[in-house]
Order: sequence, then structure tokens, then C-alpha cells
Amino acid sequence: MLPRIVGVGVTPLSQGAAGAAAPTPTALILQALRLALADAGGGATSASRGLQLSDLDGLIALPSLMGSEQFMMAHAVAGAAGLFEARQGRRTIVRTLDVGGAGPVAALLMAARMVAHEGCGSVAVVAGDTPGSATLEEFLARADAACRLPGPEPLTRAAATPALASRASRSGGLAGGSGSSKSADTSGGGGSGVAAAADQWTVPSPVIPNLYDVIARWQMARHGVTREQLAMVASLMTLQASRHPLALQRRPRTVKQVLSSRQVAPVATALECAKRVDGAAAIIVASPAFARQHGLPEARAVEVLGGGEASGPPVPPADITDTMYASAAQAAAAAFADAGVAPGQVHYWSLYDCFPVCFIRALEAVGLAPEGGGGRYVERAYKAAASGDGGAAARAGGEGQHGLQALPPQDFPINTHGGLLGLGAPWEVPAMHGIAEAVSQLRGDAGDRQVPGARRALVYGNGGILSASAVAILGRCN
Ligand code: MLC
Repeated sequence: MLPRIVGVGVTPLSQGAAGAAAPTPTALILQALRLALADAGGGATSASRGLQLSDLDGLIALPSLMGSEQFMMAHAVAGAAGLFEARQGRRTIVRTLDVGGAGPVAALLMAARMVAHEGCGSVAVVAGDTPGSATLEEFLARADAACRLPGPEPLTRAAATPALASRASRSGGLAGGSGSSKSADTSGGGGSGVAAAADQWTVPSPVIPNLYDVIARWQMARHGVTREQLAMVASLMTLQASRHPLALQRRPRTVKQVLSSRQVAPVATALECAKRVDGAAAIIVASPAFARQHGLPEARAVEVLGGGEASGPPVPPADITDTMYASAAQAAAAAFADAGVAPGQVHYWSLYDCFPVCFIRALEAVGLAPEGGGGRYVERAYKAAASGDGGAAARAGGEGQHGLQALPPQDFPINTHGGLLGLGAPWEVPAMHGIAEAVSQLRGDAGDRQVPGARRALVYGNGGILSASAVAILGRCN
């Protein structure tokens, strides 16, 4: 009998109201935790009363970027929640896990291990952050600093990377001046073909989009991904988000609109960057015995069938090689083996999409597209959405003024919530949205986003600059 997800709580998303007091990450997390505890009970029609804080034997939190609680986040959250008082001296395990955006999936797997091997009946995983209510300057001051990590050969990097530094300065950056320049080279690839180097000390702000840009240009040069295929990812995610009740913006964007948005890096516009929003989410993992003891409804439980993790470099090195960014594929292979599930047995996929290249590589890593074929996979889906594809798209709803038609969920069973590029990204929270959407799909309550008959789902989280990968495979209990 496997550990299972018994409760999910997701707060509304927000971009921060002018003049309103911004919430703290911890306050949002507590809101999400309350929602998850109540959700475990199954809602108003269920006989179960849900769970109480005191029922939690463990709590895992992910660090926040905008909060002041920068030390032992999980302890800060547990303290603010009153967890230790509520537990009245019973053993409680509280841990902070830092693998960036891979955190929710890695924490889900850690929670499952705590349930299976550390004597915990139930463990909460929580994450929340408030980049949406920060000014762009405040956000970038922290986000840029977070990614100024030492890469290999720190003393020689600057000398080794003149091509990128000059490219990056041509693109302007946002803090550096002509941020709206559209004149940067978008041909892809560095002067030496596939060698696209990143010296994060000379990469302009915003640092994270510019570092991902290095990998995107490598992917273009190495695998023939086109500039338009990158933009199609962002467009498809806005189309997916247009059906999600929490989406702040429901207007799908075409490739043309994506490409004409503000340029922030040589091959990235603002619409191709994870969207800053405030939000928090919580999930509760429990043992089957705990769930039975507390009368939690079996029909809503989602089993953690297996998982895998792997890591890569903290920043793109001087020469990207074919094997350097294998962590997503390694984590996926480990997860499939652990779960005893093949890619063909997965019906729904939440794939991390902080930037289009992450999503394209994820399609290949999990086996939806062959190596180097992620761009073409995206292009086929976009063309179906743009053309109506023989009436298939029309079945899912009418065509709007933008000329795109929502794809039937069974034709594109990926990120039906819209991912980071469509729904939004509260720093390390987004893979929680991916988990929440997978749970919705497996419970069969995803409404017009429902993939018919979804019984198994895969969730992939990515941390840093493709530096940490975590993959979980989930399944219906009944
Ligand atoms: C904004 N937009 C939205 C939206 N928010 N669309 C839909 N839904 C939302 N919630 C649209 C705007 O209308 C605008 O479109 C465009 O997106 C840009 O918004 P903006 O407000 O003008 O941009 P702003 O946020 O101020 O700055 C853009 C940015 C910044 C690119 C500099 O967003 C950024 O740095 N993003 C990256 C964040 C990041 O690095 N996250 C971590 C990713 S790595 P239009 O048409 O008007 O242009 C990761 C791994 C890890 O995830 O470990 O963390």
C-alpha cells in the first residue's frame, strides 16, 4: 500500500493590488495549509471533517524569495501555524528543502518516504511566495542575486565568454538600459556553433531569463529548434490557462503577440518568461492506514507510484555538451523504473515551463518527443490550435478573436492549468500547481480541462537553471 496525496490547497493568485498591504509568504502558506487540511475531508458533502493541524506528523517547506524568513523556512512556518503547541509534545519532523523549482516534487517524494519509512502518518508540503506584489526592481534584486552562483573555473570564465557578454549587452537587459531593444541577434547559437557560454557576472539583469537564453540558443543550434517554436510554447500555455479558474489573464496570446512582446534576452520576450504572481499551495501526504483511521474518502486519494531525482550544473558552463543537461531525462527514467510505469501508460503530464526551452527539453526527457524533437511536437500542437485541426479543436470550444482554439484535453494532455507561462509562477510554488492539476485530473474533477479516463499522471519540477530535476508519477487509487 503506497503513500497517497489526501489533501490539496491552492490560494488564489495575485499580482498585488496597488496600495494594498502585500501578504507575506508565510501568511499565504497558512491559508493554503488550511485549505489542504479541509480538502482532505472531501468537501461539504463528505462525512469526514478533514484533518486538524495536530494530525500532521511532519511538515516540509520550500524557501521563499520575497519573505523575511530566510533561515529554516519550515520551522518559521510551523512556528507561525502553532504546530508545535498543537502537537503537545508528540514527535514532529519539520524540514526545509532547497532544490529550487524542483522543490514541490522533491518534497512530495520526501513526504512519501517519511510516511513509508520514518513512521509519519501524514506530512504536509507547503510553499508560498510573493514576487507578484514586489516591484520589478525588488524582485530582480533578489532573483538576480539568487542565481549569481559560482560555475566551473571561476577565474577563467570571463575570458572564456566574450561572445555571450557582447550578445547580452546588445540585448540591453532591463536594469542596464535599452530593455525594449528588438535588435538583438535572434539567430540562435554562439559564434562557435553549439558553444554558448554563460558568465553570470556579465550577464545582464534579468539574470535568470538571460541564463536560460544560453541554453535555448544551444538547443536551437544543436537541435534545430526555431525561434517560433520557442514562442509557440508560451502561446500554448496562455491558451491552456484560459480555461483555468485561477488564471489572472484569460486572453490567449498568438506567436506573433509573444514575439512582439518586450524583449528581455536575445531569444526571450517577457511573455516567454515565468510570470511573477503571489500564491501558495499545500499538499498532504498520508499512509493508507492513517487515511482509513481518519475516515478520509478513498475515491479522492491519489497514490504516489514512484519518483526520481537528478542534478546538473548551477549555471550554464562555457561549453554545453549533449550530456550536461541530462538530469530531467535521468529523473524521469528513475521515476518510470521506480513506479513500474512506461511513458505510454501516463495519461496526463505537468511539465515545468519556466521558459520555453525547459518545456521543450521536458517533452523529450519524459518520452513524449524523441531527442531533439520537442520543438516539432510543440509546432504540431500550435498548428492544431491555430487551424482547428479538422474540427477537433472546435469540439473544445469556439474560436476567439485571437484565432486560436483551445485543444481538447485528450489531444494535448499537458499543463492543462497553463504552467508558469500561462497561469503564473510564485517563485518555487509552480510545481505545486502542477501537482494540484495532476490530482484534479486523477480525481476526475478538472471540468472542461479534464483528460477523459486519466488514471496515471507525471509531474516534473525543475530547479535553478535546469540544475535540479524531480519527477513523480501519480495514480488513481481505485
Ligand atoms: C504578466 N503577464 C501575464 C501575467 N503577468 N499574462 C498572463 N498571466 C499573468 N499572470 C503578461 C503581461 O501582460 C505582459 O504582456 C507580459 O506578461 C510581461 O509582464 P510585465 O508585468 O510587463 O513584466 P514584468 O513581470 O514586470 O517583467 C518581466 C520579466 C519578469 C520577464 C523581467 O517577469 C521576470 O523576470 N520573469 C522571470 C521570473 C523568474 O526568473 N522566475 C524563475 C524562473 S526559473 P505584454 O503583452 O503587455 O508584454 C524557475 C526555476 C526555479 O522557475 O528554481 O525557480
